[in-house]
Amino acid sequence: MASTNQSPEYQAAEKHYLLAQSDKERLEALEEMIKHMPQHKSAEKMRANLKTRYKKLKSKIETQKKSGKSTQQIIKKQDMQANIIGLTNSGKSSILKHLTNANPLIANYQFTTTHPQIGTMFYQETQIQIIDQPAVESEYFDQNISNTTDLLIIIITNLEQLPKINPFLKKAKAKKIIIYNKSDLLNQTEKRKLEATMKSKIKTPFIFFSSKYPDNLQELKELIFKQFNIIRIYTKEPHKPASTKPMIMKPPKNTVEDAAKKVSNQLFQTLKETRVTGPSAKFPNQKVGLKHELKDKDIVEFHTR
Ligand SMILES: Nc1nc2c(ncn2[C@@H]2O[C@H](COP(=O)(O)OP(=O)(O)OP(=O)(O)O)[C@@H](O)[C@H]2O)c(=O)[nH]1
Ligand SMILES: [Mg+2]
Repeated sequence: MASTNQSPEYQAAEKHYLLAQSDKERLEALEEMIKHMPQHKSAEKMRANLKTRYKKLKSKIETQKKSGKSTQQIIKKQDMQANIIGLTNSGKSSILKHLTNANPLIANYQFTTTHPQIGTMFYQETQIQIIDQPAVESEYFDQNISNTTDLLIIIITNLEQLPKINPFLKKAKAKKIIIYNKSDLLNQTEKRKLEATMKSKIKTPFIFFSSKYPDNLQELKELIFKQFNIIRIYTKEPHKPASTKPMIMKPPKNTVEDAAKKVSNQLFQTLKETRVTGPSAKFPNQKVGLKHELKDKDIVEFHTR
């Protein structure tokens, strides 16, 4: 469909269409494409073609709705999950891209993201699942995700955005951090003033960031990781090396019993003896009971019957 001269809006909509991950998104993109179609006569056939496609897709979606099939994607929540939220165009997807292996669509028009984008942030042998949500004011913003997530990463580009975001977070229980994005557009004086205001008025941890010049990306990752307050446990079978990937435990559920159950119920049922080496042990290979509290970076050796 490259023959007619298309406007940037049309091209953007077409890109959206091609990258869409659901029929609902595809339908929206088609709608946009039709809206921005060239009006001249030579494009008539193309217009008709798009309209036919639109009608077909719309009736397909309606049939699915009637039969009760959900078009919503199901996200399996990982041990550590964070949710990026904010107003449209604040740079949520740009930040997801820096933090994780995801490759979301980023663009300077509004409501680019119409579908939760999922990525994994790797940090010190752990993995944090990060979900970039459609903007809070978008009809696709999913409060279920923000209400159940472990950490809310709130993206703003000015302070007036906070009261606009807060109403969407009434039922959210998660910890929060604020990223002041696009800080490359601020000068030092502005930054200093903002920092003072944030510190005195808003108690949430916050950080300046620029997706354009992400110099403090490591610092941002550390700030995110720290919020989870998790401990890393390396499990071990007798006469074998310890696991290289830690098991994630969340205090107060950090006893030996919790750890064994987390590996498997079967292990817990057959557990005979547990030995710990590391920060929670008085000496290497200490024999401990089920109620022993583990600490970050402990190596736990389970002996079964
Ligand atoms: N100057 C500057 N521009 C940025 C920065 N971060 C993002 N942008 C630009 O801002 C625009 C929006 O970025 P996105 O990441 O798509 O924003 P979003 O919040 O995901 O937007 P929606 O999904 O549409 O709600 C793009 O043109 C980005 O290139 C930044 O730190 N500095
Ligand atoms: Mg986006």
